[in-house]
Amino acid sequence: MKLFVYHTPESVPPGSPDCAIVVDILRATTTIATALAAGAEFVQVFASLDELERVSNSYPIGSCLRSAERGGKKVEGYDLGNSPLDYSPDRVKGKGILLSTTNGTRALQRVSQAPQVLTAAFVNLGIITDFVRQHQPETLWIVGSGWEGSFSLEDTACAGALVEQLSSTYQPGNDEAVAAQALYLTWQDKLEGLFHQASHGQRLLKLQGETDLAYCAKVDLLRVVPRQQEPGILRASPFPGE
Ligand code: 3SL
Repeated sequence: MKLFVYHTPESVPPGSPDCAIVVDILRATTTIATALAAGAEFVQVFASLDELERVSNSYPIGSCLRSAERGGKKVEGYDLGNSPLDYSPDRVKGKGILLSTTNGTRALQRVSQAPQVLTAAFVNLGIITDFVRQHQPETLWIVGSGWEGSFSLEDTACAGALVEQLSSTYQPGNDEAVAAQALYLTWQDKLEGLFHQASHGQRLLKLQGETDLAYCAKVDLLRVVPRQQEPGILRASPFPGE
């Protein structure tokens, strides 16, 4: 079985793997895991705000929260931004989350036709590797979200953690997978330090994002598998024993 790492949605080749795992550590996939673990019914992702607005009108009033981030900031007039710390049970339990972010939601759209699509972050890393080991997809793509088409350290480090944890069953299928694993092994004990060096980490620090960086660096905090149920809609997948 083989796994391939792609640093950005733009570098994903044509075709489709058996399973795609999208990573946007700062912060979309950390937020998605947190929202679903806090009891949100689903997270529906949108690349554009216009599409989010249009679809939000089709849901019963009060059933969904509209969440949007651009340039690291909450979009004015929306219920929530993209800080995972805002997705507490009292805010999101029982609600649908309609989410649009700069890069993470684009990455999800890029692989939405794969038969199985998951999202991963450090906060739910362990259960994602458990899920993959149990389902054993033949080909696995790990897709980083990057920042507007460029590589990002934090997404590649998480991709590398998945490569490392799955190394007994999956062979690296491209050089990016080997490089991601090496990056993770160098930084595994100082992930928050890595995020402080990363360009998007620095962008968030300028926006008072220090607590978000600390939260996004936590490993195995949540036992939740965000899994696409229909294109663009993620729900917490039942997992035996959880
Ligand atoms: O790019 C994205 O999808 C976001 O996660 C960016 S931010 O961390 O909310 O700024």
